Amino acid sequence: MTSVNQQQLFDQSQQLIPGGVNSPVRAFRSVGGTPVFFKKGLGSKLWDVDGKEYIDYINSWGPMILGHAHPEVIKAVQEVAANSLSFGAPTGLELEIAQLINKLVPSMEQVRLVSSGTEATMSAIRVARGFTGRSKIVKFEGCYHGHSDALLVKAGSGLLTFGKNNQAGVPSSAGVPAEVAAHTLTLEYNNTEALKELFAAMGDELACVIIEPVVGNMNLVVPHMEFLQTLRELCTQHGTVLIFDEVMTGFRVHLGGAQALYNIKPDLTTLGKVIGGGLPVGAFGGRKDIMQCLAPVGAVYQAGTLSGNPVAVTAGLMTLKLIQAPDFHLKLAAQTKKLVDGLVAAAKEAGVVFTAQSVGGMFGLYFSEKCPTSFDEVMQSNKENFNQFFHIMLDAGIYLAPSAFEAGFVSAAHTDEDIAFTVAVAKKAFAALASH
Ligand code: KE4
Repeated sequence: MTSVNQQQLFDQSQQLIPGGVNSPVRAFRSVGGTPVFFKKGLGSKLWDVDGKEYIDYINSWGPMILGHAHPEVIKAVQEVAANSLSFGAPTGLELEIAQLINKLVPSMEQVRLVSSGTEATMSAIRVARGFTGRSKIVKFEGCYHGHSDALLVKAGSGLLTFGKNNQAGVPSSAGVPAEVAAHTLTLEYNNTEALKELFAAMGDELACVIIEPVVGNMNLVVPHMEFLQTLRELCTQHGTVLIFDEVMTGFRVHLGGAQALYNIKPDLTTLGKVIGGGLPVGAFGGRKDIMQCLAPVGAVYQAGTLSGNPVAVTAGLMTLKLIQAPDFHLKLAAQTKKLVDGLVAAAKEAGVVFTAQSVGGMFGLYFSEKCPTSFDEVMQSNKENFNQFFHIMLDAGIYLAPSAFEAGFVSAAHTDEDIAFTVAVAKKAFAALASH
């Protein structure tokens, strides 16, 4: 139940900030109700402005993999901040994080830092276009890569599934010119036949394909291995740049990202979230021959006032150092699986149609018989049941993503007690759903 205090905060915020939020998903429009205003986080917990405690399964949409306010991260940030917050000039810290990224993600032979995932994917696409001299790009329905114009595009009338003709993309947002969207083609995720058909028709016209190697933006959807392998082969065959958007999966599903988990080497990778440990850092990088096209060496312009910011990079560096602890990802994956297994068992006991899955430290919850493998299947899940479940859990102090179409996240700070409490609350939530 929203307190008067938080309702007032939200009402006042909406006067000065569109929708009262600085990013749309935070407005609870998908689940209904009033967003919670937070003031503190520590470990796996959050406290709202009224002092109510929550177990946090959003982790700021991925960055807080160590949990909130990790003492070593906070200390490192406090110390570096005392030396000025920004120089706009090279620092040794940027070399240090570039070396660490290259060590953890060897396909990133060269890397450029930016300040968000959006900047990372926007820049990666531009350098792929500059390198190939081609304009067309390919994305997949249900994948989100940030809000640059070329990526706010959905399939035209004839979605490129097997047997349908090739349709250029149409804008999925107002303010994106049709001429821009026309260069973006959209395919169905996990549809290998559609991939083959597109490349047969126009492979040599494609600058790049950008994909979430594990999707976290239409809820969690895992790739079919044949689909990813075919994509890699076709890109190689046609000189198309394969971009793995690992903004969410990077350092989250495996220390080396999804590319290490599935042993598939992209030409470029984009990173964000965990790489900044909660401060604004994004990155893109990969094959040196492609990255050498970037200014000041090459003809592809890309820049940023706060790119490589010393304070943000320090938070990222400390985070990347701490997640290299022995068995860090093994333990994180095990804890996340314990959560989803507990929820599946609780729903089964209540007789509610529900399933769930996890990949490393991210998970998907679905009010449907089976885990979806495509956007169409995701859209068939019971959104109303999710929204009801979300609010029962929220009232009990469990903070899940406020949308049936988002993945959830576990941190290294989530204890067995947190998981047990979450499952116990879910049992009551499923029982309430079953009684309707
Ligand atoms: P940002 O510009 O939000 O840092 O990153 C964009 C982005 C790029 N690629 C992937 C795979 C992403 O998941 C994201 C951002 N993810 C969303 C969560 N669905 C961020 C939350 C939000 O938009 O507020």
